[in-house]
Amino acid sequence: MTSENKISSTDIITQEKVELKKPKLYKVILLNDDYTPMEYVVKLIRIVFRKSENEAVNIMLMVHKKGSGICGIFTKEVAETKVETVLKMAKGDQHPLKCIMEAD
Ligand code: TYC
Repeated sequence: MTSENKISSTDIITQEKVELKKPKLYKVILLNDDYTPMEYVVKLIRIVFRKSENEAVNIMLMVHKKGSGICGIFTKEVAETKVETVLKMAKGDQHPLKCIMEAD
């Protein structure tokens, strides 16, 4: 910079971009169906969402009774991966379990 703190035409101005915005969050939601065994849903919730047996049973029962239930809230990429993992696992085990994500 030149004297008197003025910017001259030859000065190179750099601005560090600091991440100020909070990342958008997404709920990962399990949907009910009439075929997937309760025990299987509990096991899947424990594995994919790292929940305790009690938490997993509560989420499963919420889905079973109300039609849907939140398994967790994540950043976009993590939520996408969770949904993919659930669908892949359920499909592999031949259950029709469905999972979606929704802006929080
Ligand atoms: N409704 C299923 C049954 O009665 C259990 C179930 C719970 C299925 C949660 C899917 O996301 C689900 N066996």
